[in-house]
Amino acid sequence: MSEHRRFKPGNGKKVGIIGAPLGFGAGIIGSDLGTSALRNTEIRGMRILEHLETLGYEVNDHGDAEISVPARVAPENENPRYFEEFYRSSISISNAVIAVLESGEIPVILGGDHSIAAGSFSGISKFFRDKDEEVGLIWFDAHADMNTPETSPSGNTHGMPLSTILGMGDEKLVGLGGFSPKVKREFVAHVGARDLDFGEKELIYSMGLRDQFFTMSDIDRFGMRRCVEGAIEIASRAPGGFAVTFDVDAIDPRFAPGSGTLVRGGITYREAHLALETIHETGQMRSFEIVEVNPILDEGNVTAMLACELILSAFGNVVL
Ligand SMILES: [Mn+2]
Repeated sequence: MSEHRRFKPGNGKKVGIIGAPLGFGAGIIGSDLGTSALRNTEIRGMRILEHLETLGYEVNDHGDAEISVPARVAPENENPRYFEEFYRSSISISNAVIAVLESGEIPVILGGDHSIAAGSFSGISKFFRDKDEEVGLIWFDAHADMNTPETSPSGNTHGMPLSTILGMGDEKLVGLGGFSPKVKREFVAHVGARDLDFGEKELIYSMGLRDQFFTMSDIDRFGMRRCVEGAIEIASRAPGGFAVTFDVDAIDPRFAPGSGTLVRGGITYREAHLALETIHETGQMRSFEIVEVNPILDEGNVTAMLACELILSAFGNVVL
């Protein structure tokens, strides 16, 4: 590989940054602030936009999708919580992602809590579907995010986006964009799970998805390299490449303390980079999303910094 290609992996390709500062899908405040932390955090004196330019990409920041922030407190039994505001915001996020894809740019979506994935992936899926292509999905997370309003103990929408994308849950939400499911179940891979609700486990087995989940226990046994290769193989069954959504709670709390639903026993700092470096090497990644950075809970901004570094690994940054 020539030096130019190694250090300028972007090679003139276009990237479009979109913020999705929606934090009310989580049970705790603060992930809405993740968007501005990700956009403005400096690593070695540069923000994410300049770093991506340094990698050889042409980068546009499209600002934030319009979020309908609830001006009320949800009643105790509302499930999904803040549904109307969430639904409106999801449409807006979906449209923002479609606009970026229509400009020929690879979306970099800055969350926000993980509920934004219902809208963002709806947009990605719709854009490629309209071109007769179909994309897969790789989901990094400590949790399955596969609750439905029926199984969710909390009603928080950030615990439901993967089931929504797969066509289960609230009818209106599932039908966003006019079609469902947003992805064929055989094209979805999940990496990093270690904390699942009973209803989610049942759903995973009943849908035949067990072998598409690379849990922490699988990563212990086979190593991150083999697990991420397995995930890539599954998501690459889709003819149009795949989208990646990365919940920072997939990472062990030692390295990423700034997130709302921490679970011990997660992937290490280096495993997270390895996974995304491996994904970049495929050349098949069609969009990248990072979610659940919560600056209120962070310690010295380390989680936002790590999240920015992970974006760079996903876009081809290498150590040497
Ligand atoms: Mn998640």
